[in-house]
Amino acid sequence: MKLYKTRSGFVIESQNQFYAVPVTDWDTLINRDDLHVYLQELITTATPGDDYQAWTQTGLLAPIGRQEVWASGVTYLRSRNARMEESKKSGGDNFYDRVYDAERPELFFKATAERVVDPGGNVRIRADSTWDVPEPELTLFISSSGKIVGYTCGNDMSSRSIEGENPLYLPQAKSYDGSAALGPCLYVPEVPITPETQIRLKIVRNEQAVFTNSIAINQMKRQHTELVEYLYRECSFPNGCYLMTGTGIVPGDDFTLRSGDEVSITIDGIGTLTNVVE
Ligand code: DO4
Ligand code: MG
Repeated sequence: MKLYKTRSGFVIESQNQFYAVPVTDWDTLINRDDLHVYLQELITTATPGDDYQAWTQTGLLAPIGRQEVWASGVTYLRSRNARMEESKKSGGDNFYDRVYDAERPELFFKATAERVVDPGGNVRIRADSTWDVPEPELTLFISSSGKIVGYTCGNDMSSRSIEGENPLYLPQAKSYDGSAALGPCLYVPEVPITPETQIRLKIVRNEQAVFTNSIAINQMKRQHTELVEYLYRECSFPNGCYLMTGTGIVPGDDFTLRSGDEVSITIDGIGTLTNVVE
C-alpha cells in the first residue's frame, strides 16, 4: 500500500484504488509501528476512487513533515570504488576502503525537511562545485521506536569535486538547499521490501537519455536493520526519521550534471521520483 502526501491532503493507494485519509497531521499519521495495519483499517470506512490523476492533481509533496533525513555511505562496492578514485589525489582514498569493510557504517546527516525537494521540483547543484551527480537510493522510513515501516525513493545529490578535494568536506558536498529529493510516496508493505528490488536511474538531457543504469538492493553490503541500529544508538527521533541507504549507481568520471537535466529514480513497488536540475 502507498501513502501520498498531496497539496490537498493525504491519499492511500491500495490495489489500484485511492482513498482520502481523514487525518490532518502527517507526523502523527506515519509515526506508527503498525502503519500498514492502520492504513488498512482507514480504508475500510473510506470511499474509493480509481483515477490517480484526479487524486493527485493538486500536486505531490515529498512524504516528509518534521522528520530529519540521514544517509548511509559506501554501502555498495561501486560507491566505494568511485570514491576511492575521486579522492586518490587528496590521499583520502583509503578512508572509503576502510569504511566499506568496517563494522561501523558511515552515517551522515543529509537534510532538514526544508531542504528536501518535492516530486517534480528542482534539485540543485552548488555554484562552487564543478562535478555533480544524483545518487538514487532506497530510503527507509523508521518510526520513533526504531522500526522500519516504509520506503521511498531518495536522491542524495552530491558534489564529487568537493567530496574528492578532502573527505572532511563531506557535509558541504552533501548538505545544501535542494540537495535531497524524496517521493513519490511512502510505500508501506506488509513485510519488508524484497531483496530483488531494483533501483533504476535515468538522466535525460535535451530529451535524450544520457545515462541509465540499475542495481538490485541485494547488492548492498549491509543490512537495513544494521544501519538503523547504529543510527538509533545515540539519537532519538520523536517524529521518526528517513534514512537513505547509499548508492550502488555512480555515473562514469566523465559525467557531470547540468542545469535542465531530468533525473528519474524508479524503485520497484514504490514508483518514480523525477526532478529537474535547477
Ligand atoms: O562517503 C561519502 C558518501 C557516500 C554516499 O553518499 C553513498 O555511498 O551513497
Ligand atoms: Mg549517497
